[in-house]
Amino acid sequence: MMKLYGYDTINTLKVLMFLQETNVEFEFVPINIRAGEQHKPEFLAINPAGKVPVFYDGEQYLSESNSILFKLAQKTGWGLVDDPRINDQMIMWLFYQASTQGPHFGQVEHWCHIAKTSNPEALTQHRAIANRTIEYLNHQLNGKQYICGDTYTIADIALFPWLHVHDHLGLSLDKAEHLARWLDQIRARPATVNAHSFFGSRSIF
Ligand SMILES: N[C@@H](CCC(=O)N[C@@H](CS)C(=O)NCC(=O)O)C(=O)O
Repeated sequence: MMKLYGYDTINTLKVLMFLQETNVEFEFVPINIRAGEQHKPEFLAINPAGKVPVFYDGEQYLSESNSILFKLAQKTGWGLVDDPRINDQMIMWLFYQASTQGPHFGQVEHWCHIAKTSNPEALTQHRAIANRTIEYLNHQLNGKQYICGDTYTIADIALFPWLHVHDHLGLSLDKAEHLARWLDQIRARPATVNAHSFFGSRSIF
């Protein structure tokens, strides 16, 4: 049986969204990262980085959410595009999400809601980059249904969770109509709704 080790986090949500789109059978194994379970020896044995999500595909343990999405897409054939040039674009978006959108939105979350001391300069800087990301994605989605065109791909899944919580981060989509339309469309997918149901009702993700 395939297994997803995760918690109510942005990166776990990506993998749940994929699994719900494809109806792949799996067991969800909660790792309470707020109680430090990611540092226990039994978890470090499957991911020495001490982070969720981890996916067990029946043969090996995979970490890094976007790499898990890519592996699952290759395995199932869902979430990729046939055109090799568009596929290259999709890979670009996966890297962009992991290297730019994820880290800066994560820092906004940290300085808004997690840090015990305030750091207005860091918050302003990361919010400014997050806002540029919003502008960039909005521009890219002008005239396109999804980030790679007509097909919903794993790149959309990767980009979705941080944008889903933009209000919680104090970020606005009021001037980003194309991005807001994209977000609403993905929020309404039954697989997205099912993916959220793995988290408790108090989860902000
Ligand atoms: N780049 C990794 C990031 C994973 C990550 O940062 N996971 C966080 C939750 S979203 C975590 O497990 N944090 C616990 C810790 O760092 O102790 C991915 O995309 O999977």
